[in-house]
Amino acid sequence: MQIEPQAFGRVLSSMCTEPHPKARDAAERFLATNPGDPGTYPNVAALEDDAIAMLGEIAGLDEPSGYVASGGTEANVQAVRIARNRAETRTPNVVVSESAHFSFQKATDVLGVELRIVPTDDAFRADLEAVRSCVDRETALVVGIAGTTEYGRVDPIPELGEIAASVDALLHVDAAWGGFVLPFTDHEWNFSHAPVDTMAIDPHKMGQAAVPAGGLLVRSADLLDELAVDTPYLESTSQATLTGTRSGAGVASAVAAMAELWPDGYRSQYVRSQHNAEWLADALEKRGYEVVDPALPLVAADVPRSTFDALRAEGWRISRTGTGELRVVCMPHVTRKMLASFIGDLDRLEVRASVPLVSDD
Ligand code: 0PR
Repeated sequence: MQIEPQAFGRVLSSMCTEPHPKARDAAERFLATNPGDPGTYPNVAALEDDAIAMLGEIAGLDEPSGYVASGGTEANVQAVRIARNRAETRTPNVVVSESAHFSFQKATDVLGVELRIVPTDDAFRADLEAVRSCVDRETALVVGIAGTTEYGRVDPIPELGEIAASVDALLHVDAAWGGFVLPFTDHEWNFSHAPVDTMAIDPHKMGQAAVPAGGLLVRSADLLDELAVDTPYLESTSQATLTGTRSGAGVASAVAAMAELWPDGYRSQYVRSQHNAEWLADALEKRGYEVVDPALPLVAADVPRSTFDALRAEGWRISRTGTGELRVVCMPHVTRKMLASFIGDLDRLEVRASVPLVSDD
């Protein structure tokens, strides 16, 4: 029997989505290619140049360098690696806020770098005073998140850039999820807004490309040189990527999605997703839950654990924040109809929970 992938009809927790039909088609055509060996697979290598050019345009970078990574985790690992290799100290540290994705724990662990975690402020953004008092001469990298995993918040990137510069550290922006919606907002998040050195920006999240297609962008090619190792038996002479064989399907689908959707398609998707998030936030608030205002298309609300479990039992794929709130990511496959059906189930389950048990007396 052939096993099918899950349907997206009840998936509210994922940061991945159904690829655009053109991205799906491109992925299939390029399945057996390896951009890790550009001498043998030149066509997909050329497509990767296109991908980086388009990602650069989206992220406000005039002469972009970088590569299509396996995802945000790899891009974050590589950003930490660049900073570590550039640092003059032998005991470098990386400063992130508590809203950072757990990939920074992996990155600093494998690279033997100290991870310093500072608190967020009342708006769930990196607390600048805390960052300021945490950095020192051994700080190699300051990280800002542009679209946090739990609350969709954007750290004050220009201010973090100033702090990084004050201690000669690099500035990395993790826009793995937010990068394809932020261009249509007023947030300051990209290379043209601040002295950003490196960025994670993933086509396989809001970019509607097939998995795996992440993005690492660097302000100048010399930053990528920090990662280069010699590749004696390949036609190309060096490699800056972390993995060797890489997904040509991811590269081709990223280019197909961006060529199709940037900028108008992504703009209308952002508008639709943001409206959906606001509709859901409103519906939850009206029912008395405490809701974290959706700055980007992501809603967190204080729904009791028992209700959360009952919704999961109904087949809803939902997740929780570190502090236990329900978290819904309004990805492109999430429609208003899905959300209305979700709220319908929530109402039904809450009514059932509030009906007193019938007793015999
Ligand atoms: N940076 C940010 C801000 C992220 O949100 C994530 C992933 C990453 C980096 C790491 O990206 P990769 O997973 O591509 O390496 N955030 C999601 C999370 O951990 C990933 C995810 C995606 C989870 C799809 C579930 C899912 O179905 O929650």
